[in-house]
Amino acid sequence: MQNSPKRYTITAALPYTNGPVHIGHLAGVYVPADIYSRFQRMQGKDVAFVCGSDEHGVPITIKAKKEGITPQQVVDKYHAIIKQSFQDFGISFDNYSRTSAKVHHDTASDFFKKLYENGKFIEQTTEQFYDAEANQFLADRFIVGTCPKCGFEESYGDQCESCGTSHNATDLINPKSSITGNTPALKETKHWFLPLDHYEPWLKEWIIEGHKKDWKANVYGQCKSWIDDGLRPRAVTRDLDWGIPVPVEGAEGKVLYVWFDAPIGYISATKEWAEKEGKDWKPYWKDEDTKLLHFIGKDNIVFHCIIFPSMLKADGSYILPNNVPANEFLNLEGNKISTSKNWAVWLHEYLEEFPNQQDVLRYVLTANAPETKDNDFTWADFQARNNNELVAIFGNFINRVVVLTNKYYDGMVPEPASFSEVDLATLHELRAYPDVIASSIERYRFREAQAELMNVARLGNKYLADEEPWKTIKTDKERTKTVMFVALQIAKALSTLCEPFLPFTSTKLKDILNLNNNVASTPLSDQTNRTLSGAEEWNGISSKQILIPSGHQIGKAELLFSKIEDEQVQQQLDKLQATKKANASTSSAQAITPQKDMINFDDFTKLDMRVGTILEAEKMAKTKKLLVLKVDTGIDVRTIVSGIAESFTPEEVIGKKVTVLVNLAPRALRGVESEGMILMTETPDGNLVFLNPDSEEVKNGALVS
Ligand code: B3M
Ligand code: ZN
Repeated sequence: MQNSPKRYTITAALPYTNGPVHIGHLAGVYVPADIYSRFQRMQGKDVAFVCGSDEHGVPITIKAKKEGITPQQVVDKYHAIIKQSFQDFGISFDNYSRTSAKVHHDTASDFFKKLYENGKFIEQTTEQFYDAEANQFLADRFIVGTCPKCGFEESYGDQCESCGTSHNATDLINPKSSITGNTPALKETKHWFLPLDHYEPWLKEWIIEGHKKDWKANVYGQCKSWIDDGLRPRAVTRDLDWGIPVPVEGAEGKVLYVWFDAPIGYISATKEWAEKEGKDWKPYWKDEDTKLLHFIGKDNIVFHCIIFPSMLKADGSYILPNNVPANEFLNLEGNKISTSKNWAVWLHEYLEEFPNQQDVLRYVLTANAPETKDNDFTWADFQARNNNELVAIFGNFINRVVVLTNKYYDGMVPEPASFSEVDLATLHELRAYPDVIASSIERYRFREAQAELMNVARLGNKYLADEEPWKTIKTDKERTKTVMFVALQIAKALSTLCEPFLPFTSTKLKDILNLNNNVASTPLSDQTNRTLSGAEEWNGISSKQILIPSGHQIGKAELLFSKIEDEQVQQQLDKLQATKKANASTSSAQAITPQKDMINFDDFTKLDMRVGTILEAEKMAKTKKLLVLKVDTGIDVRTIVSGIAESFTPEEVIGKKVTVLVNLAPRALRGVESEGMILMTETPDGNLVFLNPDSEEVKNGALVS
C-alpha cells in the first residue's frame, strides 16, 4: 500500500446479541474505532466504518434456552437495543448490519463454497464430545473444561477467555457438558477443517517478520506465541441447528462455525452499505490501496490476526488487515466485567441515567482506555474526571470566553490591536496541536491524543488567567480586544479538535460560537464566506490563519458540561452493591452443586492426600490465574501449578500449610510440569480459600484420610 491509502475499511468487532453493550466493549473497541473513523473522515478520507450484530453461535442458543424463547427472538431483542444505543452514543458506523441478514448468509455461504470447491478444506470424520442426556454434540460454549494452555478451569470448547487461545474441544482437560454437567461421550461426526498449519510459513512471514514494528506489542506477542506453539487444522463447521447451513452435499444438520461466519460479516456489512450508497464494495476489500483495520478486544486477536486472514488468503482475492489495534480489558470497580453476573455498566442504562452526557463517558473511557494493559473503571474517577477536567478546564475556559465576549462586545468577535509576545507564543503553540493529536491518533494512541486535546483547553485557561481581561477591560480596552480575539481562536480550534473524541460537545460548541460552517478560516487578508472541509478546518488551525474572524457574531453562553454530584455516584455504587448481593445469594443458593456419582471405599483409598507447606511461589508469566509453587509434601519438594493467582499474591501463600492430592498424574501447563493439586474451596463471591489443618502440630506428609 502507498503511504496515504486511497480509502479506509474500518471494522469494529460484531457484538454478540446475547446481551446489551457495556463499558468494557466501548472502551476496548467502539470508542477507539469511532475516534479513528471520525478523524479520518475529517481528513477527507473515503471511510467505510462497519459493524453489525453477531447473531449466530452457541451464546445465543444458551441465552434462548435460559429465557425460554427462540434464538431469533433473542437476536431481534438485543440487535435493536445494541443498534439504538450505539446510535445514541454517537458511534458513527456507516453501516451497522446483522449476521442473520440474507446478504450475510449469501456472502458467508459463497465464501465457504469457493474455499470448498478450491479444495481449501480438509474433510474429516472425527470423534467429538456428545452429551447423550441432552442428545446433542457439545460445541464451543456447550462444553467447558480446563484450558490446556493456561489451566483456566472454565475454558470453552473453542476458546479460552482467560489466555485468549483458541483450541479444539477435545483439547480440554476434564471436559464437562455445560447443559447437563455430565462428562461427555465421544461420537463420530464429519466436519470441514481449515488447515491452519498449511498457512504457518506464510503467517510467520506476514506477521512475525512483517508486522513486528507496527502491530501493538500485546497483539504481536499473542500472535507469535500462538504461531510458535504450532498451528493445527481448525473445524469451521458445527453440529448445531442455529447458524448458517453448510452449503455443500452431506452437511445436513451442520452450520458454519460462528467464528468462520462472523468476520465475513464485515464484508457483508460493507456490501449492504455500498448497495445503499450506490458504490462498488469490492475496492474496500480487494484494492491494495485500501487500509483495512480491525478494532477488537484482546480475546478476539487470534480470530482476526490468524484465522480470518488465513481464510482471506485461502480465497486469494482479498486484501489483508493493515493493523489490528486490539485493546486489553476494562474492569469495573476492581472486578472483571461479567455479562452473566450483571457486573457491568450497560450503555443503554447509562444513556437513560445520564441524559445528554454521552461525551463524559466517551472522555472517561478514552482517558482510562486499556490500550496496553487491563485497566479499571470506577465511578469516583468518572466523577473526578468530569468535574476536575471537563467542567473545570474545558468548560470553564469556553464559558469565560463566551460570557466575556457577550459582556464586553455583545457577542461580536473584537478587532485585535497589536499582538504581544505572549499572544504570538500562545498562537504558535496552538498551531502545533493538530499535528500532535493527529500523530497520536494515527498510531492508535487515543488516550495520549485526548490528553493533548485537553492541553489545548489548558493553554486557553492559562492564557486568560495570565492576561486577566476582566481587569484590563477597565484600563486598556485595546489590549482586552486582542486578548479576547486570541482566546476565541483557541475556542474555535477546540470545537474542531474535539470532534473525534467528543462529537456532541463539538456540535454544542459550534452552536455556541455560531459556527454553522460558513465561517471563513482563511489568511488574514481575505475573508470569504464558504463551507470548509473537515481537513481545511483541522489543518487550518496549523497555518497562520484566522479561525474565527473579528466581526463574527457568537451565540449566548451555555454550559458545555455539568457537575456530577456525589448522589449520582452513590446511586451507581448502590446499584452495583445490589448486584453483588444478588450474585452472592444466587451463587450460595446455586453453589450447592449436586452430589456426584457414588464411589466405593476402594475408590476413595486411591486418593493420596497429604498435608504440605508452600515453600516458594511465583506468578506464571503471561497468565492471570496461575502461580507456580514449590511444595514440601513431607515425601518430597515438588512443583505444583495452581490457578489461585487472582485470589493470592505469591507472598501471601509462602509458608502456608495446605492439603495436597499427591498421586494425581503430572500434567504440563504452559510448559511447566505440575505434580499434584492443592485442595481449595471458595466463598460465595468467588474468593478462593485453602483447605488446611487448624493445628500447627500437623507435620508435612501427614496423611489426610
Ligand atoms: N462476537 C465478540 C466476542 O467475542 C465477537 C466478535 C466477532 S467479530 C467478527 O465477544
Ligand atoms: Zn487459557
